[in-house]
Amino acid sequence: MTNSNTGGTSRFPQTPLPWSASRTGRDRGRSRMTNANTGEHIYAHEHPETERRRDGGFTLWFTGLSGSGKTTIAHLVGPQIEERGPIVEYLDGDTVRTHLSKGLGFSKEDRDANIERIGWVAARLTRHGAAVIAAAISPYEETRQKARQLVEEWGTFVVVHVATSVEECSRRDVKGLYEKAFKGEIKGFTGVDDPYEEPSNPEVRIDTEQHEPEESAQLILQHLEERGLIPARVTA
Ligand code: ADX
Repeated sequence: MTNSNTGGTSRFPQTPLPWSASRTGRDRGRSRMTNANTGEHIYAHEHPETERRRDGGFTLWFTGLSGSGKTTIAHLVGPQIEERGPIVEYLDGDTVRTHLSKGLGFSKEDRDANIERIGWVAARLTRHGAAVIAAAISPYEETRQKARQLVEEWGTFVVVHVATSVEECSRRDVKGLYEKAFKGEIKGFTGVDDPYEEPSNPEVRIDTEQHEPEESAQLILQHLEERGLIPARVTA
C-alpha cells in the first residue's frame, strides 16, 4: 500500500547546476556528481521526500527582452493574485542574479544555468502551493522547456511572452543599456547582438505597444481565472 505521507518515490531533482550526475549501484541512495568547474566529487543524498504537494501551485513565467515590461507587469499581477489567496513568490532575473545566480554572466551557458536554477526553485515552490512569478529574459526555447518540465512535475506552468520589440525597448531604454549595446560598449546584449528565441506557443502573449501595464495585468489575471488557477475577484 502506498501511503502518501510516509511512502512514495524518493526523487532527485534533475540537476540545474553545472554538474553531471551519475548513479551506479554503489551509489544507491545518493547521487555522485562531478562538478564541471572543479572536478570535485560531490555526494548528493536523495532525501526521503514523498509525492505530497499542496494543490494549486503554479508558476507564471514571464519571458521577453530587457526593458520589455516583465517586472512592471509582474508587480501589478502579484498583489492581485495575493488578494485572492495564494502566496506569491517572485523570482526576477535582476534580483536572482544578486544571490542565487551571483557571478553568472550572459554567455549562453550562464544564461542557461540562471534559468535552470530559477526553474528548479520555481518547481520546489510550486510543490508547496505557491504562486511563483518568474521574470527573466530566458532567451532560449529549450531552456524554457526545461523549466516547464521541472515545474510541471508539481503544478501548472504558464508562459507569458511580453512581446515588446527591440525598437520599442530601445526607445524606452529605461536602464540606458540599449544605447551602450548599440555603441558596442556592452557585447552580447539580447536582441541587439545576442539571440532571443520567441516562444512558439505561449499561454499568454502581451503586446505592450497596444496595452497599458494594468490592462496587460488584467489579461493575465483573466487567463489564470479561466484556468481555475485563481478564484474570480469577489465583487461586493
Ligand atoms: S537571462 O538571459 O539570464 O534570462 P536575466 O533576465 O537574468 O537574463 O537578466 C537580464 C538583465 O541583466 C537585463 O534586464 C539587464 O538589466 C541586465 N543585462 C546586463 N547585461 C546583459 C546582456 N548582455 N543581455 C541582456 N541583459 C543584460
